[in-house]
Amino acid sequence: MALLSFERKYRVRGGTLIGGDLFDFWIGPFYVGFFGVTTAFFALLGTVLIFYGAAIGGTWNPFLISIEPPELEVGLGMAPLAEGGLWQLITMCATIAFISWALREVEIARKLGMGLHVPFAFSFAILAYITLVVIRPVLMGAWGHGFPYGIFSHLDWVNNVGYAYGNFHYNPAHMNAITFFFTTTLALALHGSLILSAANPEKGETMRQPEHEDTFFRDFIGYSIGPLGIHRLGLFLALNAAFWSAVCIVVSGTVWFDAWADWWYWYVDLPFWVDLEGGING
Ligand code: 07D
Ligand code: 07D
Ligand code: U10
Repeated sequence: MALLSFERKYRVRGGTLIGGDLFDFWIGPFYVGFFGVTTAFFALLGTVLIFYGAAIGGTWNPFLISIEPPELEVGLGMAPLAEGGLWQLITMCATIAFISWALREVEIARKLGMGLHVPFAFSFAILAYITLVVIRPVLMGAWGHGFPYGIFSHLDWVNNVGYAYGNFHYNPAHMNAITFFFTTTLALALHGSLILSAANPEKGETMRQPEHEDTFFRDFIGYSIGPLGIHRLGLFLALNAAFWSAVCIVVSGTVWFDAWADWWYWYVDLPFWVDLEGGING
């Protein structure tokens, strides 16, 4: 069915979580819904506050604009607008806008009778963000542990927090996250190239079927995960990348306070070799 006639068929009432028919309409290509209104409202308000912060911040250079969180001394209290209060309001707006965006995905999926995999996936990105600006700062007792909203300044934050724990590469959850990120791109490259090689033939050639795709990998590595399986794997890899990212940062400063390289002493201290010659006690 052509997309336009399909749209006419599915653009009907229903599937909303909240608001009934009130916001159950489209503007151009965009479905609105209650959560479209809340997304638009909080995204706009957050953006206006960033512009206000820029206006009182002394630079319009987009790379240098930065909305700083409150000083650590403020703890978990509210700060004056110009001293971190803006950051707190922007964090609230961003959190509500991201969650609204996920709920809008839920309403669209319900309208179409589809699964909730897309909002489920996006919720992992939201989890990573909330871990950085809410969960970890709350656990550590100060909003000042959140990252500043600026293009270069947030890079400085990552750098500084990384070196605060020695060499962040030794954080085992960071290792998991990075491995999942790398494996996600490997899987997407394999999948994208395999599909194009079979489904997008030269003019005059016939399109190859999923059996060809299966056989390619069976011939190549002895096993094919299958056309549905590769999508399950892709989702699994990507969600784990975000999940382990959230873990790697939430444990830094809450359950682990030293250089991450020291964490590995449990390995050096294993009873099998701790007393051997050359071992830590040997
Ligand atoms: C391609 C989808 C489109 C989205 C884009 C981002 C804004 C910000 C706001 C001026 C893949 C739109 C950007 C709305 C403008 C102001 C105040 C998604 C695609 C194009 N980062 N980060 C970037 C964010 C964190 C890190 C780029 C956001 C953590 C490193 C962009 C968040 C840590 C590097 C950006 C966030 C961290 C970047 C490209 C939120 C750990 C880079 C992003 C809300 C996760 C890279 C100059 C991209 C860069 C980069 C946005 C959080 C680390 C500005 C919105 C605190 C090391 N980050 N980031 O393509 O070039 O994402 O930086 O959590 O090297 Mg970041
Ligand atoms: C948080 C983004 C959420 C986004 C949302 C949507 C809009 C709308 C609108 C476009 C999580 C936003 C949408 C704003 C835009 C329009 C229209 C995603 C988020 C909700 N690291 N490291 C990670 C690597 C080092 C350090 C994660 C690699 C050093 C710290 C990932 C290397 C030191 C933190 C990762 C490396 C260090 C991290 C980031 C290599 C610095 C974190 C991905 C090769 C000296 C962060 C949760 C992520 C983290 C994080 C990778 C090096 C420090 C696994 C590959 C050694 C402090 N690093 N890192 O989390 O876990 O995405 O955050 O060297 O906090 Mg690291
Ligand atoms: C995939 C796939 C697949 C496909 C695919 C795709 C995955 C099976 C079939 C999809 C993939 C692609 C298209 C590839 C490219 C994608 C990426 C690289 C990912 C990154 C994407 C981007 C960078 C694009 C980002 C763009 C966005 C998010 C659009 C921006 C949208 C807006 C600004 C509007 C947002 C809409 C909202 C909020 C809801 C409705 C709202 C409106 C229409 C606007 C106005 C709102 C109202 C009128 C409501 C009232 C508002 C109020 C009350 C607030 C007002 C307040 C005031 C204070 C004034 O697997 O194969 O192929 O294609």
